[in-house]
Amino acid sequence: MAKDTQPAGELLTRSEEQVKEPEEYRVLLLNDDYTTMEFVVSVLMTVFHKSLPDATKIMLDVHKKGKGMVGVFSYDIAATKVSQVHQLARQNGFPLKCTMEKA
Ligand code: TYC
Repeated sequence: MAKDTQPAGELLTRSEEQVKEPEEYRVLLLNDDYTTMEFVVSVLMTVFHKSLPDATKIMLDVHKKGKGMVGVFSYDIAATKVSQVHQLARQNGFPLKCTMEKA
């Protein structure tokens, strides 16, 4: 039923199709041969608020496997974090790459 034809006094309900869950995005970190392990750990701690043990674990996982997931966020938060990682990496002369994909 169209919204503007809803009878007065009736509870406004939406069909399942109309209710959009907020879309989530995985943020991934990519390995490279030039970014230092220390820098990756510091990025994970500052941008993603990881503890030192968690940041170290994620960094080593990415180092070994080529890429790895850092977290799942709304589109805007994910895009901001990707951009923060790239900005920090550029400022420090590292080619570190970070991407996002629909979860
Ligand atoms: N492979 C890098 C090195 O040996 C470390 C590294 C880990 C770089 C994770 C990027 O996303 C990365 N110095």
